[in-house]
Amino acid sequence: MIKTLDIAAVRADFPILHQEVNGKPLVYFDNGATTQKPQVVIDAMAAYYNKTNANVHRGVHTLSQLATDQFEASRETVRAHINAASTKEIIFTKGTTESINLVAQCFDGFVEKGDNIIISAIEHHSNIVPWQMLAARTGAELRIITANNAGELEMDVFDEILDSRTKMVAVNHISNALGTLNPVEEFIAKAHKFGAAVFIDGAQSVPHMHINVQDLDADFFAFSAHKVYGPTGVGVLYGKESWLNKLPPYQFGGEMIKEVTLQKSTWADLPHKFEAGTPHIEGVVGLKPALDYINKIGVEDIAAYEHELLEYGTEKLLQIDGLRIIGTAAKKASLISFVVDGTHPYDIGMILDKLGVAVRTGHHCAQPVMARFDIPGTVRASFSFYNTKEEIDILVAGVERAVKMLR
Ligand code: 7TS
Repeated sequence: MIKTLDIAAVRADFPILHQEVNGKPLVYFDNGATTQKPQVVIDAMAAYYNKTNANVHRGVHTLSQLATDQFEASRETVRAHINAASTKEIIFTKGTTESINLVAQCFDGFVEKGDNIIISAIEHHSNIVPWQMLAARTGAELRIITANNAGELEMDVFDEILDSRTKMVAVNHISNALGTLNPVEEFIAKAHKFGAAVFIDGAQSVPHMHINVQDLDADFFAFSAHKVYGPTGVGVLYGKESWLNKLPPYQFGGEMIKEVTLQKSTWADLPHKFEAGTPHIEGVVGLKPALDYINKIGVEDIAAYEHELLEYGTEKLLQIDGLRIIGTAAKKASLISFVVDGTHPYDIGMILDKLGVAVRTGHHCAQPVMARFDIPGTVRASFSFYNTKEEIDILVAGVERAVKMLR
């Protein structure tokens, strides 16, 4: 059952929200770029440095064991959060970008000339460029699932370009520029019929919905801690154990080895095989309370409330003369990208900032999306469960004021 969120109590957990920016109360609508951190996350990271800081997986001494326990407890929380079968399948990286690069770089041996790799027309650059490079290294062809005018991916195109030479399908779960929720279950099932692996970029979905990698049957799934109320510099790569066993290591050095002689080395077991060097320990430690926090509130309740914000914001913004929403998919996350006739997104963003409202403007690291819609960029308001309808009213009034000034 969906309960009503106690927004005042939720907001009290986020110290950064209670300040003025440019003399106005902060309205933070740039959650797609990064989310704010609840006090429990800040406290856990401070407590780590105040009490247990030591390197992990090394010392016999007590602090090292405590640090290792916290680090591995976070891995278990991540596993449970996305319902992976085993903690061996959870690799800590520095973010979604590194998770994608890891798989793309380790995939050379699985792709050859004449094969193809499929991505979509609505990806973040970090889910485009690594696959372009893989294609360039191997001589494989890069094929594209196109998007319709609503920003929904075209399944009939996918059906046409998918074949027995497809080795990888890499798509986002939710588009960061449009908000489209993509039918990844369908992509995965179809790709598997042709023996292709599937990489789901979950950077924008993990903060907004329940994820079950086993139900999805994804081969790989990635997200960033900082977009889900945790610290920057930490990401997760989920990979099916069978795939992670097949892939070669990504980087080489301490931690990822079993045995080293001066002439040759063998690799550590999963997940350590992919975690060379001292990791971002306090970041990993901070991810656990972030996931615990959203689970305590309830991911379903978060999704329901954020959907209300999306509907409210969509209705109010559309009342502005000349405003056009880019990304009108039937299934969307709580993110509104828009342009207004006769204005530039950057100018609207600047004026909103003066009013204390933080939005992102520009191409959102998704230049092909802007090309698809033939626009230079958008203003993007991306909502979190700590946002309110009153804040959306402030955004709408701000956009109206900006448009009057700019036209
Ligand atoms: N994939 C998607 C869908 C994203 O939205 C982002 C970041 C990334 C990958 C890369 O994540 P990172 O944590 O490795 O940088 N998206 C955004 C955004 O929309 N605004 O700033 C960053």
